[in-house]
Amino acid sequence: MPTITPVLGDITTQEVDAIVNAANNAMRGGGGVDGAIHRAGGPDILRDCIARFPDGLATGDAGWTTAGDLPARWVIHTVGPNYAAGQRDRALLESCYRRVLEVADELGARTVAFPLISAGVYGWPLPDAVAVAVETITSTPTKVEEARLVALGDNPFALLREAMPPSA
Ligand code: AR6
Repeated sequence: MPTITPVLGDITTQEVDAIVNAANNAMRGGGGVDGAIHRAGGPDILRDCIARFPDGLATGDAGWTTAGDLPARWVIHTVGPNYAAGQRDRALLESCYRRVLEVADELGARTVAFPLISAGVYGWPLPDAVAVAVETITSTPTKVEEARLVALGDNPFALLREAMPPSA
């Protein structure tokens, strides 16, 4: 089980093996953390998205690209369910975290920084988005040693700290 570390800040500055992107089905960039990752990582990320995901990516799935100029080796992109648009199946959000950890294992990534998938534009209620992140990461067999959960604001960070398993 990975150690979960809550972090307050911008995910694009995290020095880890892989940074997770909360993308959309088209996989061609967007707003929120997706926009921040593409801006900070530069055009190589989009080029790799186009080459590796000509048909985009399904909701609940994950796949990797280069991290471009980011201080990481890979970006692992995943597509969370759009709660605001009526996609409210919790299993889809759990699948994002599980698939990211599977892709991380395929790559040999041992440190991975996650944003709170679906908790922004896609409108998943924040306390439950935090609960899904912590529960799924702690219950998925993986070789990842450190999972950083990166929150951009004080409120999500406080919720993250409250949701930490007792040993963390
Ligand atoms: N570092 C860490 N967390 C961040 C950052 C950052 N730089 N920027 C935002 N967050 P969102 P979603 C937080 O909207 O809900 C995009 O347009 C944010 O506060 O980025 O899965 C995609 O292209 C929130 O807690 O992702 C899709 O179309 C969390 O990251 C759509 O938004 C996720 O917010 C995906 O929506």
